[in-house]
Amino acid sequence: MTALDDVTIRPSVTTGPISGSHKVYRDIDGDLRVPFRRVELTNGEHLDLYDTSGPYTDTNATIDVHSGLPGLRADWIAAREPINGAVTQLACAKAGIITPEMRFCAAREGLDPEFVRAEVAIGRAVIPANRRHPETEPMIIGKNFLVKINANIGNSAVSSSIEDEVDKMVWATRWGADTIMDLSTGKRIHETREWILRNSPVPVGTVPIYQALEKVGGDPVKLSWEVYRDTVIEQCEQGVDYMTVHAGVLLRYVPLTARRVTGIVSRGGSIMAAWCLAHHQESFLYTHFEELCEILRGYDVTFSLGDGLRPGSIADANDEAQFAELRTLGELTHLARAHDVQVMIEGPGHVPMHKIAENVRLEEEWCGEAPFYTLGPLATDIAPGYDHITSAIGAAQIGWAGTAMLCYVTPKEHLGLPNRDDVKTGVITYKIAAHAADLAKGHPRAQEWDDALSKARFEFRWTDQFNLSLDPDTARSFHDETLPAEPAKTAHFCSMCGPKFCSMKITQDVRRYAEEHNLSTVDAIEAGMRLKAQEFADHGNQVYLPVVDR
Ligand code: IRN
Ligand code: FE2
Repeated sequence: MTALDDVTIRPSVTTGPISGSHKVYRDIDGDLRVPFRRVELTNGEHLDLYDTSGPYTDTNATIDVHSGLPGLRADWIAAREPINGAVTQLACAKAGIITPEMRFCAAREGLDPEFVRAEVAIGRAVIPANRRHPETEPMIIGKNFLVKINANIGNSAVSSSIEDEVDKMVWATRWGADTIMDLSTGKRIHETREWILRNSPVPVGTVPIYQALEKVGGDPVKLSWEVYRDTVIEQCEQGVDYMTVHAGVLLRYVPLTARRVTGIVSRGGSIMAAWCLAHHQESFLYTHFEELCEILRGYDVTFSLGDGLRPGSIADANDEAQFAELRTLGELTHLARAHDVQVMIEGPGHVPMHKIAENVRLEEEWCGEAPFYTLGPLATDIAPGYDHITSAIGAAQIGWAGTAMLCYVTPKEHLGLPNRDDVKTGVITYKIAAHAADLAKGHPRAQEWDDALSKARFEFRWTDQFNLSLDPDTARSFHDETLPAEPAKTAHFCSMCGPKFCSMKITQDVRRYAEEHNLSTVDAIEAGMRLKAQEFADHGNQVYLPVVDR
């Protein structure tokens, strides 16, 4: 019996279009159907947006979570010829082959497929797509593409169920998560992952050391290369697309964390540090790294080299331990690439704004520009309960500096397991950070979204303004709190400034005055100013006029 045959599990997931938009599929080269979220505007125009939500947002979506999503990539995977024994996107790219996955990514981003191939070939971008996860819609992570975001889900020993986690996966991708990571550490880890994988339209990442630790009863000292290897193979077989491997936590780096304010905050990092100290041996992740490469290569699983020594506080940012590990990750990047295995590099954590740029600079230099994938970073430590915001500040900046994927942080960070609402808040917050970075980096298609929304706002097309927003439901409900009536959807004001003080309305009045008097806007302003100046002179050039009884 496979996990999905368990009929006692009945996830209820959200389906149907996001309000105010509908799914369209663009036909590419006659063999690809590339999804977009289309927003139809009231002025007859439309805007197509990047869409991560999979078939769940199709109009009249019929989803049976017990049979999983269709295997979109199955035929491509079956047809792929190995190159020097490798079937990875990297091997293909190096050999000059443009795969269907590359064409799919190119179409999503509005870029040239050859550009996608070239970026993958030099390792500056990755396409995480395990051959055993045909359900995934291909996406690309790299500094020259749209900045991506990841949402972490997964149960813990004290909280959540399979149903909840499948629901969170669908919910996170609905709002824009480009990948999700299943970080389950509680019960039924294998089954939870199976349910998520078979139903996920986006790449799924994991941290295999978590499950390996469960297998040895939670005692890091009992871990071994063999248990770890078998866990990795089990997860590769299931279809995990990328794996966090904390292979840079070396025995000799552990003492470097001794005087830190917050020591080692990475779960995987602390597990490996405990193992190294207990055995007084070098990490088996490091000593067996090439065997690991061979395993991942067989499935085209992408490495996400973990930052087990990332700073967990502002005080520890950019310290010796962090950068020692980063150098080792650079060394491992080159090894993995030699095996035709794709690599990303995980980054911090907690970093004040003035220390952010250095992180990207060193990562690019030491890790051969492998896509950087950072956890925020939080730009300050003082706001538990608001760490989606403290971290989005850092995330926007590090994204601008060249980070390719941002791992979201929810309001529950440091406090508890995020629920469904926290997941949405985290995703929307990170979409904002990622898009702000896209604009600053000048991604060719980024600004058209802002322009469409700004125009709608300026022209008081309220419905279009809601529908174009990242979260149409919230935008609409905030507006309707004070002006719920239907005519307010075309009114030239909102309740913030009221009818008399809307700057946009005043600007429009100026423009109308100009048109009516056959003047350019500049002329109209000048004419208006002259009139006012005259009035001022007529009153004797006095700033303060005498009080007159009325
Ligand atoms: C991302 C960047 N740095 C860390 N991350 C994420 O943190 C990583 O992808 C995974 O989701 C989680 C791993 O946490 P630990 O085990 O390093 O604490
Ligand atoms: Fe933290």
